[in-house]
Amino acid sequence: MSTDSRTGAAPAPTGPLNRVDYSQRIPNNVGLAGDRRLQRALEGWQPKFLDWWRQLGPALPTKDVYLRTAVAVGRDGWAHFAHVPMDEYRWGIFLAERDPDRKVHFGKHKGEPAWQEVPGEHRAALMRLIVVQGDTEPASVEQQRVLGDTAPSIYDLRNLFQVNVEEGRHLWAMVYLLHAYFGREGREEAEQLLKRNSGDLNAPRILGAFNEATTDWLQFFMFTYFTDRDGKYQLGTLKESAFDPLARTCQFMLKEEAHHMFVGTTGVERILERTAELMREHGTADVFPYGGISLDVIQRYLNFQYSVSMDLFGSEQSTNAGNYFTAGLKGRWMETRREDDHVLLGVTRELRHVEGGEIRTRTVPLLSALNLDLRDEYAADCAGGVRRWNRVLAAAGVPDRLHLPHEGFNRKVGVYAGHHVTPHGEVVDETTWRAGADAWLPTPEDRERVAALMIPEYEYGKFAGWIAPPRTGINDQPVEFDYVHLADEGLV
Ligand code: BYC
Ligand code: FE
Ligand code: FE
Repeated sequence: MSTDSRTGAAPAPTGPLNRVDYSQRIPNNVGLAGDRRLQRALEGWQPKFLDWWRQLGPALPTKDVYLRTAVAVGRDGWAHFAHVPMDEYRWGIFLAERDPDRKVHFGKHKGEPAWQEVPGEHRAALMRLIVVQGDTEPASVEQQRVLGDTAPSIYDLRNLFQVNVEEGRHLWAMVYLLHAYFGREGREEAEQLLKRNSGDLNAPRILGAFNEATTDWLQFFMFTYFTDRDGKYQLGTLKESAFDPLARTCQFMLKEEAHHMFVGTTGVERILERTAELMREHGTADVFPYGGISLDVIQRYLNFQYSVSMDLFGSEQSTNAGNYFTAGLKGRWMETRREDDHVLLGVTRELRHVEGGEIRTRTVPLLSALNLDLRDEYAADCAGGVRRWNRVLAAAGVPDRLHLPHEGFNRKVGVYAGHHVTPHGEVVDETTWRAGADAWLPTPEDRERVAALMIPEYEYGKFAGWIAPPRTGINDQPVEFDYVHLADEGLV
């Protein structure tokens, strides 16, 4: 234990509502102490999680990190900030408050009371959704494991670790559901969540994007912008679930998710600020020689991360998605704000697809195209961020702009898989694709040039030359605050 007076393993639970009990081995607001069987099962999983964290969690040794920890789930004051040694961080189980009158508000069970238990007929499907969701959380931690070695600042390093501990907690959230509601099978799935690993050829993570390497900080910021945003939208649909414990878990996870996307949005924004500054200063687009990242490389990283994140929505036409909806397991984004019958029988929509070498449209039942419905919401949200980034370029007097590539670009899942579509939406043949690919997707040379800039900057308040400092610090602390104490700086 540290002797630093600001350092505490367990934050004082001061939140106003639905307090989290930190006196327990596993902090929680689900009354774990009252269910000895479940408590024992989770306490059996805890050391395996901690082993996994030590082996595949953040690699950079630290003394402590200024972290946000959830202490309550109410609207205000749910988080507590303190310097915490990483291995004393308390991962816990927090569900949003229960609404005793909550009803199922879509699908064939519409109007019935929300479920507190898993109905037998939906058990397999629900477990599958929870496992897929749970699998992504530790995967991202694994992908980001070595980024601390090249952090552009102590501020950014702290944000990386914050994202990592929260993704770890999101795994806890899904493991709680598996243990509490799915018996022996659920416990086995919980074990598997630690055994599959990102990029492992024999036991990979379930979804494609979570097996890609996060090679550098530009990719990390693109990941938190585009891929954590898939998390936001998927959690948004699970938050509507008729299975109330899942809905409540996801509701609280979404609060944490906002910071992850903030890291991505502002990270890319700060890179652009610096790039634009260097472009003007030196009158050239190739800013690598001056220690910045060129816009064309940023665009290629964007193209890659957007396209692999689009794949995370599954096939545009999916009977799974329709069945999940009708059964009440997974709703639409903002389900309650949709002005229709929430059952969707007989409703149709347009779907773009490739036919005869061009993109055409056909009409399909909406129920069969709910993955696309969600993906469209996501794409519109992504476009908003790109507009924000372009304002940075405009304000700096740089005429170039970033663009989202066409939805069919570089796709491995769904109607565009097996076709070649350029970022501008032209269907092309293999030869044309190959000739263009280096202009559209990050090349090994791009990654090397970015990697060459990834030199750590661990001095408080200083920033690597390829990224501008943020406007403000975390939790009203100054930008130059000692957010992280590295292990090798000794006890000061
Ligand atoms: N890679 O009917 P289809 C997050 C599989 S991110 C590999 O089109 P469905 C986070 C699919 O499993 C949010 N395989 O798909 C972010 C199925 O396999 P089976 C994660 C894929 O079921 C950052 C088959 O293809 N949460 O939280 O309608 C950091 C046919 O699929 C992929 C969720 O995804 C792929 N990309 O939709 C940390 C929510 N896509 O069953 C965390 C839960 C599809 O035939 N998951 N397949 O063997 C779901 O709702 C759905 O499973 C999916 C797929 C939307 C993923
Ligand atoms: Fe997450
Ligand atoms: Fe996240």
